[in-house]
Amino acid sequence: MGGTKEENIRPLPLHGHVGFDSLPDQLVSKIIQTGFSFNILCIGETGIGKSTLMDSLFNTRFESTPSSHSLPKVQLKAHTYELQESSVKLKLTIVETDGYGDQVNKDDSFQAIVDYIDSQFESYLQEELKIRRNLSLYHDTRIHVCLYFICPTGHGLKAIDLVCMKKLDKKVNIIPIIAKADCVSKGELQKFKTKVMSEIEQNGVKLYQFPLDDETLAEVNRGMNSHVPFAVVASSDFVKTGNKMARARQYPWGIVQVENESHCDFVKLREMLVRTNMEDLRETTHSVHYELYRKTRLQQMGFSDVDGNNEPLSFQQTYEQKRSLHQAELQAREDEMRQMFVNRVKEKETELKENEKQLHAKFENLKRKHNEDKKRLDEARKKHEEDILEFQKRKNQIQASQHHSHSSTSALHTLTLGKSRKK
Ligand SMILES: Nc1nc2c(ncn2[C@@H]2O[C@H](COP(=O)(O)OP(=O)(O)OP(=O)(O)O)[C@@H](O)[C@H]2O)c(=O)[nH]1
Ligand SMILES: [Mg+2]
Repeated sequence: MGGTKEENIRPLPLHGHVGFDSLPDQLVSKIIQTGFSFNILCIGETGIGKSTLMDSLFNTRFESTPSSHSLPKVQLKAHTYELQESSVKLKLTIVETDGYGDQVNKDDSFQAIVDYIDSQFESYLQEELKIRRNLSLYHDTRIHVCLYFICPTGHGLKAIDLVCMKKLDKKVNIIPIIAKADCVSKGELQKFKTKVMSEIEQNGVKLYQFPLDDETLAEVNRGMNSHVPFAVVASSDFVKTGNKMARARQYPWGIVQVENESHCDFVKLREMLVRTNMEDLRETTHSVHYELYRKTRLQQMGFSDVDGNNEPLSFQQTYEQKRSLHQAELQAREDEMRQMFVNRVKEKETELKENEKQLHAKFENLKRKHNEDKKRLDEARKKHEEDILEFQKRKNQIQASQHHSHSSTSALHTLTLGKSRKK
């Protein structure tokens, strides 16, 4: 927050010893109590010597199982150890790739690594965002350095090396190393180093630079920067040289000593990684790589330091803005849904009414038809009844006339069928 305003602070002399000059010591003893964590990621093809180099660097034997060449996908295996040297405790996590470079299609070999690094950042961010955070006890698993193992027996870097380093260079401190440097001759090694560095430069891969801001270290670090990539030899065997045992590899023609600076750059790597710049690696991870991750993630979540008019905006304001925006959106959606419902009901109602009308019309039609039929039938019945009556009448007449013809023949003349018939 400061820095923008010119502060008016007056220097004052002290009269005698006060004691706050012990602050740095207090800091040191506090940090020693909590201990340090350091996390190394080793990327390199199966069998390139990752586990052996780790054993050589920390002069111990970590657990490791060689991987097969038949994994369908690149995986990462992490192991955490508690190491102690004099009073300093180090929680060391070693992450190694498993099956790197063993697949026929290596297009997404880097993905598992990127995901791993991001997920360590994410869990740190989640811890930071908690209301009850516990960063002092939190086991920080963010990767502080990535050792990229280059195979020495080629003409330079492979496509997978460049692609992977390019994907990682904004997420982690990359230090490239040439593994199994005893496999190539001295002259070849120098040429190989130059080739590798020019390829890295051409492809715009950003490597970790040993810092030059500390005057006491600037000169050493500058020299070391020009030694990258370190060509290392590692071994789990000890060979007697002179009167002591030293880590070395024995060949029919001689012995390669791991810690002999004229044999390889192992000592330089250990010096830089463990003895001089471990704190800078931790610091850079937090203030550069994690910071970038955090910034991107918070922006993704919609947070910003300034509003639309470039005015400073607090976390709280952003939150409230987001909240009211969200609520307005919710309200709008609810209104829309209600309107839709009303419309649907209306539609259904008119549809039902229309149906009812049609039914009514049909019913009327049927009723009319029924009445007409009834009328017709009534008429037919009436006519029929009349016919029956007429028939009866005539039958009676005929019977009567037959009766008469038996008794008197004159009656025949007075009866004629046609005349007596009524309309
Ligand atoms: N020539 C030579 N061989 C080495 C060197 N470092 C390790 N080796 C040998 O390489 C083989 C594999 O070494 P590891 O350390 O298991 O390799 P890794 O990369 O951990 O292998 P995975 O974990 O299976 O991927 C072993 O036989 C080691 O002795 C080295 O600097 N030079
Ligand atoms: Mg291994």
